Amino acid sequence: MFFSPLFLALLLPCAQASTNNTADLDDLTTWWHSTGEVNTESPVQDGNVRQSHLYSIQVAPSSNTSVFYDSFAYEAIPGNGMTTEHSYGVGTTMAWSSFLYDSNATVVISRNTNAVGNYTIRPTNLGFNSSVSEGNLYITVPYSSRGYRFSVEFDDDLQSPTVSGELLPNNALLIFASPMEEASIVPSSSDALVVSEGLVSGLDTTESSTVIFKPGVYYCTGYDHVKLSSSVNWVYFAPGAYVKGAVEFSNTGSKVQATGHGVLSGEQYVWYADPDTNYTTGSDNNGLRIWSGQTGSSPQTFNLVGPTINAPPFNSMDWTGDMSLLTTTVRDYKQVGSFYEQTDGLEFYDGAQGQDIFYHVNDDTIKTYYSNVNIDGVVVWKMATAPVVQFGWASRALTNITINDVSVIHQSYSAAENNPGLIGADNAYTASTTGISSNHSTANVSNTMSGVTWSNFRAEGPSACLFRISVLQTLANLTISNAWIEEFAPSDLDTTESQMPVFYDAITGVQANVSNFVIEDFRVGTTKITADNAESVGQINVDSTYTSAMVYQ
Ligand SMILES: *[C@@H]1O[C@H](CO)[C@@H](O)[C@H](O)[C@H]1NC(C)=O
Ligand SMILES: *[C@@H]1O[C@H](CO)[C@@H](O)[C@H](O)[C@H]1NC(C)=O
Ligand SMILES: *[C@@H]1O[C@H](CO)[C@@H](O)[C@H](O)[C@H]1NC(C)=O
Ligand SMILES: *[C@@H]1O[C@H](CO)[C@@H](O)[C@H](O)[C@H]1NC(C)=O
Ligand SMILES: *[C@@H]1O[C@H](CO)[C@@H](O)[C@H](O)[C@H]1NC(C)=O
Ligand SMILES: *[C@@H]1O[C@H](CO)[C@@H](O)[C@H](O)[C@H]1NC(C)=O
Ligand SMILES: *[C@@H]1O[C@H](CO)[C@@H](O)[C@H](O)[C@H]1NC(C)=O
Ligand SMILES: *[C@@H]1O[C@H](CO)[C@@H](O)[C@H](O)[C@H]1NC(C)=O
Ligand SMILES: *[C@@H]1O[C@H](CO)[C@@H](O)[C@H](O)[C@H]1NC(C)=O
Ligand SMILES: *[C@@H]1O[C@H](CO)[C@@H](O)[C@H](O)[C@H]1NC(C)=O
Ligand SMILES: CC(=O)N[C@H]1CO[C@H](CO)[C@@H](O)[C@@H]1O
Repeated sequence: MFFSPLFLALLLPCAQASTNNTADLDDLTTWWHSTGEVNTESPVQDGNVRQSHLYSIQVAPSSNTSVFYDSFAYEAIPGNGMTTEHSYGVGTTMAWSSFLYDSNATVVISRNTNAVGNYTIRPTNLGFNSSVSEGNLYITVPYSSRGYRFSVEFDDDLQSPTVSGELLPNNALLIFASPMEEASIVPSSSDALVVSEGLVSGLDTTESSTVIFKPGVYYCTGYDHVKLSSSVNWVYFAPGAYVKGAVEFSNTGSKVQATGHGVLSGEQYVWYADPDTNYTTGSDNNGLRIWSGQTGSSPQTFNLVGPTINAPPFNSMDWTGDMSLLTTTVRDYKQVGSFYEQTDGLEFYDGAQGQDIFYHVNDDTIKTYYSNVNIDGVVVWKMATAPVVQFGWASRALTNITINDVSVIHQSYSAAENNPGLIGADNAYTASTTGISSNHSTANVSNTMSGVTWSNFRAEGPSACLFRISVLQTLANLTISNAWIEEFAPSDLDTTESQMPVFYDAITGVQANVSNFVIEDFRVGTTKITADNAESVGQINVDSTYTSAMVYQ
């Protein structure tokens, strides 16, 4: 909580900021929705956008704070107020505000009800300057071409600690600062279908290659989604577009993309909405994905840059067809309002690149089921289910995977059955009903996973274990480098011990082996973990068969 008299002197004259005054400057873009609806109880009108009932956000270039510009504060509520079933966090809300910038920006947060009091900006290592003046919180967000994604949490808004000791806000507030949109992510309007505001229709028959959602509100209802015709390979969500729907590509060309800083919200769907049964709750893994598509007979890249997705009804992404033909490139991507169960993160297919991602998520988060994947810069607000990094469920041959710079700002695991942990491989799908299941004859030792590095992982607050791995294939040359767990959650929950039990081949019974599993610069609090304290302080307890494979440095 830095307090600079000079800083305040610059800000004080402008505490009375104007409303609905958005920025369209060279170095700052903000937006607003004229149909904001404050409503914490039920679905908002089709043409409305749920607006924070608590927070007002304004932004100015730090170099000139004579005028602060409004930045719409969105809000999500569990189950969209339609249901409390399959929803976590009932009674809480999650607000967010986004802007584009090209120089240092000063964000002002006003609370409708309370004084600012004490607060925390997460990830806590961002080191932003902030100060309080006349009941408002001012945060300076330095310019970065990679933007910032952070949470602002007020002490007097925290719930009583969860069983894991976690202090969660009742009314979350996320701020997403993104670089200005470069030309490569903004399609030209020629040969584009510019969608009319309101009920979305006709996108399944267009012959355009590009679909543009300009600023405004669009909706599909809970009984339809955005089915793009086979000509469409690019959908653009302008900053200020709010689209209630989910996007399905049918184009099988070399590249399909979704770009722009608008919002794609699944809020109108029930949990596990199955398009095959008129979007009622389904089964058999057929829930509606926010992003879906299909491969044809040649390689395809799904390029995703800029959007925020809200309230996914199920896994957020899956393609059908031959997955070896698909790869994913993702930048500056945000997922919020994931209160439903089974709201996974994205799929990173072979060759995928992911960068600068925020996940509020309630299932498998950073999924690495494919090789040659590089992910860098992820902030994770983890709900109760599944590890942050997941590479299990089936035996896989994997190599050349790097996941760097992951900050877990919250996690709410309460039992071993949650499959807790920062890095995890669940047992084979058929055997995985309860945590790291008792059937350990589920490996295929013909597969090898090697050349994998997880670096610069941070877990703030009470945390589950560093890893819990089902050895479903031969493991070699794995490295966890520079990991920090602030403190462990209570050990009686059975979430904190890192485990790697011995596994055997499902057919031959041959033992699955592990070699050269390096753990370097792992700290719990301020204590560095070595071979000597790995079990006592690091809570690492691998099967004795694998002890000799562990290298602490
Ligand atoms: C600061 O911004 C205001 C509003 O756009 C403008 O009128 C003023 O000229 C700017 N001041 C400087 C020093 O650029
Ligand atoms: C803020 O935190 C400090 C240090 O913990 C405490 O002394 C102070 O009372 C708190 N202020 C409020 C408004 O809660
Ligand atoms: C915080 O403000 C001080 C004083 O204005 C400045 O020297 C410092 O560079 C700032 N640090 C950050 C991270 O913005
Ligand atoms: C932007 O903020 C950073 C970090 O606080 C600071 O080092 C830098 O000097 C600022 N840039 C400008 C142009 O003020
Ligand atoms: C789907 O269900 C909705 C709501 O009951 C209904 O209005 C609509 O006609 C149904 N659509 C189809 C294709 O059955
Ligand atoms: C490793 O994966 C990256 C993509 O993440 C790729 O660029 C690189 O070529 C791969 N290296 C090898 C040896 O295949
Ligand atoms: C085990 O993995 C090998 C190599 O990927 C594969 O050829 C074989 O079919 C797998 N066995 C089973 C039972 O799935
Ligand atoms: C593991 O690394 C060693 C040393 O670099 C190398 O010789 C070996 O082939 C690697 N193992 C696998 C399975 O990649
Ligand atoms: C464990 O899994 C293996 C492989 O799927 C299966 O053959 C075996 O019957 C299972 N054992 C038990 C006790 O369920
Ligand atoms: C794993 O090591 C054990 C003991 O050395 C050995 O019996 C087994 O064959 C090895 N498994 C594989 C798949 O090589
Ligand atoms: C057009 C519009 O959204 N106007 C709003 C501007 O902000 C004030 C105060 O928040 C609202 O009362 C207006 O409805």
